Amino acid sequence: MSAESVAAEFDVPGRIVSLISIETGNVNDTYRVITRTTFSEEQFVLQRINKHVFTQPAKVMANMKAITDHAHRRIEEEADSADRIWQLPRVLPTREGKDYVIDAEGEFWRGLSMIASATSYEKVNSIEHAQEAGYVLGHFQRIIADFPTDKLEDTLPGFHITPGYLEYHDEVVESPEARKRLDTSSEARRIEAFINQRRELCSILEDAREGGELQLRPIHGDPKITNIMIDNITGKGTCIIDLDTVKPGLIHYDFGDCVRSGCNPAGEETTDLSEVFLDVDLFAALVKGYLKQVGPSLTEADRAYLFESVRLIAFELGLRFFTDYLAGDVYFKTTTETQNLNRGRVQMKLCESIEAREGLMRKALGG
Ligand code: GN1
Ligand code: MG
Repeated sequence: MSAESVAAEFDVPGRIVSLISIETGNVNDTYRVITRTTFSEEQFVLQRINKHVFTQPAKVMANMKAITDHAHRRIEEEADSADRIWQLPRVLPTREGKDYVIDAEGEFWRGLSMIASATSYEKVNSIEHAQEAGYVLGHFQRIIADFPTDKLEDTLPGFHITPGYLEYHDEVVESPEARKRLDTSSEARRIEAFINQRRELCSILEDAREGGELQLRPIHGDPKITNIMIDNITGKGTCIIDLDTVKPGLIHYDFGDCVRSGCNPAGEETTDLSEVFLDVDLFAALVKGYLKQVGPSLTEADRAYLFESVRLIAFELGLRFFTDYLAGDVYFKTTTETQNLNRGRVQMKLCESIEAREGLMRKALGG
């Protein structure tokens, strides 16, 4: 079914004027829908959920509805004492009162309210931006912290369990297709060697969880800089978007993901590897913003693993991109043949840079 006809199924005022494709996500298809009434123009976000990635989209939507209802309540409760007007997109009902549309081909679509006068950026652009990213992530983690984890479905089993990605890599690498790619690309062989040198690193967070040092809490799962919206007027963070991956997890996955995306000024799509590094000043600012929100709720053990989470999540994403390249680009959307290889190289370069700055980063974290 066309996106236009699906858009008309949502209970929004006015008639549809146009749909504009938003190309930034690596997984779902996203459109900005513009509608007009006799006296106003409205907009909302329409998304087709990627069923190859999220095999149970109804569970994704149940989590999203539950967590946004909870977060909206918490935002309202704190509104009078808040330093800004916090926002969070709302799941829009369909004309039949449902939370999503299933089209004739069995595809799942959702409508989300549009956060206006705010922008999400592909790359970090200032110290303040990094600080706001940390602050927004911390705010979100804080307001969902009291949501019971047993009421959240695991929508993506294995997500951010690094040893599982390594196992998958080890399977993929044996395929003839992967062998061919490795044989013909010295860059691919270099990444393969980089991965093999860091195998023991993969289980550090899972070991800490299994050993009882770290606990599962509700997390966002995908708080990259592009999912953090900055108010066009004040320059302050206003909300976090893309709640597909909210689930019980370690807050470290979130922290690591926010840092790896928010402290690399080159962004994750650059093809100039010499530009990729972990900027310690951006890191210190992001940490400051994050800790302002969640500092009091972190245990000693939580803090002790923050550095490792940054290193691990950059490595993990590099591993995921690279494995997808070897597997023939079956997971992340791509527009060129070597895009996933390049994305993998960027994250591994970042990982190397994180390793080189360990001392400075630990200092910024408070020792
Ligand atoms: C994917 O959907 P999107 O673009 O927000 C991926 C994340 C990666 C990210 C890297 C469900 O996120 O884990 O960190 O790409 N999401 C999923 O850009 O795999
Ligand atoms: Mg996402």
